[in-house]
Amino acid sequence: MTANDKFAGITQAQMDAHWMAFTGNRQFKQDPRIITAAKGAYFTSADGRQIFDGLSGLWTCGAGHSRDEITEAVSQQMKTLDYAPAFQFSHPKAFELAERITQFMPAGLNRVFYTNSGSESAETSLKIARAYWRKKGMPSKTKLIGRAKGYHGVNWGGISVGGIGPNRALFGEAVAADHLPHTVLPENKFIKGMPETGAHKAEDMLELIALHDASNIAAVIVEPLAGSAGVLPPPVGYLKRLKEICEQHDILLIFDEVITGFGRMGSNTGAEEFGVVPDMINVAKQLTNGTIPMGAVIAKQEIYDVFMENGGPEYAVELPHGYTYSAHPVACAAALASLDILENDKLVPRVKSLAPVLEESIHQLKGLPYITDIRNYGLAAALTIDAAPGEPLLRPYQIAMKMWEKGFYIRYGGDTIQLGLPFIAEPEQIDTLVSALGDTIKAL
Ligand code: PXG
Ligand code: PLP
Repeated sequence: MTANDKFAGITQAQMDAHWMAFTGNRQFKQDPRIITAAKGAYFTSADGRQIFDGLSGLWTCGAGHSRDEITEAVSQQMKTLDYAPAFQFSHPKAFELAERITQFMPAGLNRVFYTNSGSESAETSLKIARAYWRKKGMPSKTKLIGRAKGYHGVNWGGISVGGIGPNRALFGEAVAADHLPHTVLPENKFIKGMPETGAHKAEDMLELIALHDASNIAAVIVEPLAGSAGVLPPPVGYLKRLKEICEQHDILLIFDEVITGFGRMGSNTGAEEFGVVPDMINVAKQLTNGTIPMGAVIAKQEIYDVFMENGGPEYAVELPHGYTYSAHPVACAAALASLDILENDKLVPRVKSLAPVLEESIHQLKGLPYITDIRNYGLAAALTIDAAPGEPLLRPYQIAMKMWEKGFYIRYGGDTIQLGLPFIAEPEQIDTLVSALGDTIKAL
């Protein structure tokens, strides 16, 4: 293999064997984008270039890549305890990490159930919600409410409450669910941060309650800021109103914080940043700085207590749910080291101080061709790109490919371009990225 080999020595048979996730496999395999190393805010591509990581991996690696502290912790853990069974037995770091995670959560959310991904966190939280009502003697409360444009991973529960059409269309009937409308309003185009109008969209929850009756609804799940659909900050007052309605009607509120958890918004959670405490919070991604798969659902103590109080004999399993790799010791070690870095390097306040830099920079793109909206919050931002005639997905793809050629990795999905800057980014790196993006769009 040579340093300038785009294929990184991958043979045709190897290339054929891998059915890639959420990828245009046919195009990729003709013109692959292979990454061979990463350090700090940069990837190394197979053809030997330094590529700025404008999405922190997939919203995962805010503290930067290949952090020595995490490498060391994972390596030590592997040597000491490579695996411990997750069912009926455990290991010290599982408990140490659980308490550590609760320190990042709003007061009252203090019971941690481990998963291995954001998708598994979605399934887990939705199952806990249904089981909770059954344990409380209200078994008819099963309906799950999501929101248009929501993303809760790719498993059955998650796609049922999810609101991104193409992620559901192929797969047929799943779990009984209904959806709130999204919060994107035409008058809120090019708004910096949270839109002032749109809180009334939470009132639609009352219509869903009138339709299904609260006695049949288990939970509402929303991302405090919708990430995958293209960085949609909540309108001022929206989450608060949604929470009020849920509380009044005995419906659990779940925040899916797989992207917003652990710093991206400039606070430990979106719940803290937006001042609304749900009944459960789902996390993944930044928990281990992307190094080892791990997620978690953090529940209010009252939810946990209902399972304990109605659990049957003391030796009985209170919640028949869990994964072979729940609380994996190596993932726990990676998470403990990652949370230490967040705290020691003061990365969450750093996000808060960098957020205005990104905001200023990205909104300067207003007025360029094809850009029909710009949104931002914390270290997340997105552009909406006007569809090319008959090919709604083409332009974002072209923009992202051109950016990769220029040495920048960014995300494209649907009609959006998304940025999720590393928490360690420097202001000049943000400006350089955004300016390259502007030039690319001008030249389209
Ligand atoms: N919930 C939310 C809110 C997410 O953002 C998941 C669940 C699923 O997590 P897993 O770990 O199962 O992928 C996610 C994941 C993007 C992008 O570019 C977003 C995600 C994943 C990949 C790309 O917006 N979000
Ligand atoms: N399928 C089979 C046949 C299994 O035995 C198991 C776990 O034991 C699973 C699926 C679930 O795997 P996981 O616990 O890793 O989600």
